[in-house]
Amino acid sequence: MDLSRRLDRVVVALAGGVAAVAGSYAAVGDAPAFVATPIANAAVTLAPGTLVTLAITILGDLGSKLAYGGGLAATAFVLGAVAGGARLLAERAGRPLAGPLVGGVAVTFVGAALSGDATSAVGAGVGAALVATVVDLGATAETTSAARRSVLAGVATLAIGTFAVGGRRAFTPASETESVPIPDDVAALLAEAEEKSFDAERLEPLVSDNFYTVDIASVDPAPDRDEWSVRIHGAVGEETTYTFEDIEAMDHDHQFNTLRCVGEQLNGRKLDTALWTGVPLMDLLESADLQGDYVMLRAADGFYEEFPVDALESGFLAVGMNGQPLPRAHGAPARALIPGHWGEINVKWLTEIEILDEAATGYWEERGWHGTGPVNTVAKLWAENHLDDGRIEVAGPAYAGTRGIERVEVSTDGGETWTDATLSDPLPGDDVWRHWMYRYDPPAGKHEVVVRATDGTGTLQPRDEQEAYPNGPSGWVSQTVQP
Ligand SMILES: Nc1nc2c(c(=O)[nH]1)N[C@H]1C(S)=C(S)[C@@H](COP(=O)(O)O)O[C@H]1N2
Ligand SMILES: [Mo]
Repeated sequence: MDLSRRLDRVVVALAGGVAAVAGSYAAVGDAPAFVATPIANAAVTLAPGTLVTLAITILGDLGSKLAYGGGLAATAFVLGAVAGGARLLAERAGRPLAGPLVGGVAVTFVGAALSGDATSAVGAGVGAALVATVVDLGATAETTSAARRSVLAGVATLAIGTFAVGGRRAFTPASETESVPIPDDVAALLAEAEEKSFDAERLEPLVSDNFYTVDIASVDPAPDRDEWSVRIHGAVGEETTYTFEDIEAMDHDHQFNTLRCVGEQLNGRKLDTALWTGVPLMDLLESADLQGDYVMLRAADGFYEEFPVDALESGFLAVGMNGQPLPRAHGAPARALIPGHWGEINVKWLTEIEILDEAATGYWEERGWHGTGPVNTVAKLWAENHLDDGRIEVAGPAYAGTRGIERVEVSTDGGETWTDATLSDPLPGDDVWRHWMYRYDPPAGKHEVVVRATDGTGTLQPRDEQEAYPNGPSGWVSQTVQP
């Protein structure tokens, strides 16, 4: 077989792989059953810890998008190879016309093995078979040039892909969870937060309008509420399992909590606050009779984190966020909130609470992080506004977990002299950030603004600057300001 013929086979096979991925997407969308999900998620699970760390700290969400892209490509390769191989077998057996069908069936089987979902697998098989059929109909094997077959394959894939993805998008509702009317007590708390927020350009309100996400899942789990449960087991007197219905039947509270990722930049934006609705974890654990000193929380995306059991005492199981059902990206249907601790132990898509006799190691701790303890104190400088009256306004959030924020000071001369910033009135709750703000007449020329916080125990945050890895970022945020 000459080279162009071989190249043509590869192109047609790859086109089949891409169409298979598109077909699966058309069938199930951006779901765990999507055929590329397992490879994309495996990429993150199997990647060396330093690489994942790097991706999360430097690229943020882009890291998991890259993994997602890699997963898509790898899946298209695998399914393309299957389609191409099946076609070759059909030709060798003297049945070239059966190629598309045999290819489609083979892709369906491998797709089923990958995704564990029949609809998704059939979508993939149909996609692959369609491309092969178009190529066969448009170009009979002997009379048409290899190049023409490649072009046909490319065009067919593009058309199928566009239809599949476009169609899926058109039929998928914009929001995955139906929005519900906000109850009066929640509305009142949200209004209180709005009222207490400082009004400065580029400063997020006290209830974040764009809550960050960090997780190891390239495709978020989407557990069905009716099938979801959380199992409490291990060193317990009595093992228990709660369904979503059980949780719904319990008394619900609303509480403000701030989350901060241990892997963020010192002045980064992986720090946000929401009003959460749910039940105290102790309401679930009371009857279990806990007998160990440690706990491992496990989740539907394969994530797991361990920490001392004491921290569960103030823990919360959140099923709602800002008056709405918990969004998928934030762990629907239920996530843990562990006040005052780094974000990572606030496990999303929670499935298991395992009580342990002995300490164990969580996902990030296996990769060298120390992110299961209380957060570091920080004051961030997010807003620098040049006011009409010539003054400069600097503002940001300050957060010290359950220690609370007592004071924020600002220096406009690189740390020589300090003045107290104004603080927003505290929100109700034990684990919330505050806004700080300071307005001043600028000196002539460039100057260095530095900001530092004192927590509720009277401790000034350390000046010493440390990068995120492994203990979380610390130090005083400073920014050069040009009047
Ligand atoms: N199941 C699961 N839970 C998880 C994670 C994860 O990867 N999987 N990431 C943790 C990390 S590192 C952080 S900082 C917080 C972020 O919560 P958010 O995405 O709701 O902001 O979730 C935590 N819970
Ligand atoms: Mo995190």
